[in-house]
Amino acid sequence: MTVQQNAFNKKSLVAIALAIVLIFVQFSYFPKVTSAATNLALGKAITASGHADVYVETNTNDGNQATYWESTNNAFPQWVRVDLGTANSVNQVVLKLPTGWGTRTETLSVMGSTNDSTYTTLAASATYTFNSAGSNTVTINFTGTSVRYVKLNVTANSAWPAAQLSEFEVYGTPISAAIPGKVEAESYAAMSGIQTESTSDTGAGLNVGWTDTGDWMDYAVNVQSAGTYTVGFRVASGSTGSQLQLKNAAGTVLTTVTVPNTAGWQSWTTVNANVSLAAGSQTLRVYVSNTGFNLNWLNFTTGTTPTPTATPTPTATPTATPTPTATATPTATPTPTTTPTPTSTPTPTPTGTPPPGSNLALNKPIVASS
Ligand SMILES: [Ca+2]
Ligand SMILES: [Ca+2]
Ligand SMILES: [Ca+2]
Repeated sequence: MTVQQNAFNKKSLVAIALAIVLIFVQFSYFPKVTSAATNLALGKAITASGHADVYVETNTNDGNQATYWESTNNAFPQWVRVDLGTANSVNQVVLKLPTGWGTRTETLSVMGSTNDSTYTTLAASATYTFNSAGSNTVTINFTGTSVRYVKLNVTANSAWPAAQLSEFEVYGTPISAAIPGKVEAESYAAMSGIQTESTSDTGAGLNVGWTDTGDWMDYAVNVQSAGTYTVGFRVASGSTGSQLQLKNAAGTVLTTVTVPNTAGWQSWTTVNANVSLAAGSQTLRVYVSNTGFNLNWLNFTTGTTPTPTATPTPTATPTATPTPTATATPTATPTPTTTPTPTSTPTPTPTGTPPPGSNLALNKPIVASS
């Protein structure tokens, strides 16, 4: 009895352990849900046909279901359009109204474009119901299409004579930017804490701003081949000490770049760094490691460039000992030429009596015939 019970207990324990192992193995094969859906429209440039009062269109992609856009009243059709910054394979939009609002329907179509001039219909016009049972949320699925601009054309609202939306979310698969190549800062696949604005830099378009420490942008890229690349960060900053990092999907810091104070938020410069990248499709993150800069684009080129940051500490130039100013040599006062003292004619010594045997004619007056 006791032996049987023990045997049973052991078998049960083994079975439970196996079940636990199987459960963990199962879970490990499922993709992580958290990384599956990224709202591609969040914080992107958004435009509308018009708005009423303070209910601006930027309220539709601020990530807050409580803030909403209301179009110009009594003027259907009305539209709102988001620029994803780059082409993405889009297959779903999610529309929201504030959670406390009463039931209503809105009639709308979803359009897509690569150039903002020619639009194709992604989802034909239909009437959708927003109600509390559905958390005032409507999901519209359609065939994945590569588009940069997504537009909603609203033609009716059962509760108000205007289009109303608190969130306009766009989902799909970001199309990877090729490396080597240029990645526009505003073409992020996901972000935290930043906003976009029109840039006055060469080439116009948008730049990313409102960068606070801890904010980030993720970019879907496809690296042609593994190796070292030069990445040029197009930056502008009105503050000193700003810093960014480029990280890979594992969170490894590939480079840390100090952004110079360019003395203006639209005074642009390019700061280069060298990064080593693995080949293939991957996510690169620009992380704001110290607040205060705008970013227009990142340009990846093959090979390295001399790192400009490694400015050699200048060896203190020895202060040159000042060469003493040569005191002007005084002009020599010319020594007056002394008038030569005329050699005095020797006074002939009067001859005494010459000693005997000497020449008696010596020095005596002498006269000749000629
Ligand atoms: Ca909102
Ligand atoms: Ca921010
Ligand atoms: Ca840009």
